[in-house]
Amino acid sequence: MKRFYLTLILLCSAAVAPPAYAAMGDMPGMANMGNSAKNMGAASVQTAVTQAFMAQGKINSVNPDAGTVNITHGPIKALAWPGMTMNFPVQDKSMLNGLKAGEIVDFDLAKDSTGRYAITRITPIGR
Ligand SMILES: [Cu+2]
Repeated sequence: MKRFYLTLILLCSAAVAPPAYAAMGDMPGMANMGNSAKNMGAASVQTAVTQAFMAQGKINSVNPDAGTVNITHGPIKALAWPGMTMNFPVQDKSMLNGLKAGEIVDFDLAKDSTGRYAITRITPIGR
């Protein structure tokens, strides 16, 4: 009886062992994939961060219906933009709440899905 169980155990471990070794053999590869996925994740986060451009300007008008704010902004070197007056769409119309014409603002721009530069953050300075 003991011998039978021992044989069973040996058979079982023999049956289990190859996949276990195979799995262990895969582990380093998977670990590398995990690392590169992590690195890719970090890179895409960094890209997202570098794709946000900081700027400052003065609000000329706030247009909640259009979801835009008209700003005379200073040069944005990272985009090679000179200073100009233009309408910016905002990522979320609620961002326009409380903004007033004449306020100096600090804002971030990022390209939206349609390729326009939209305001992703806007903060009045010195409030
Ligand atoms: Cu502009």
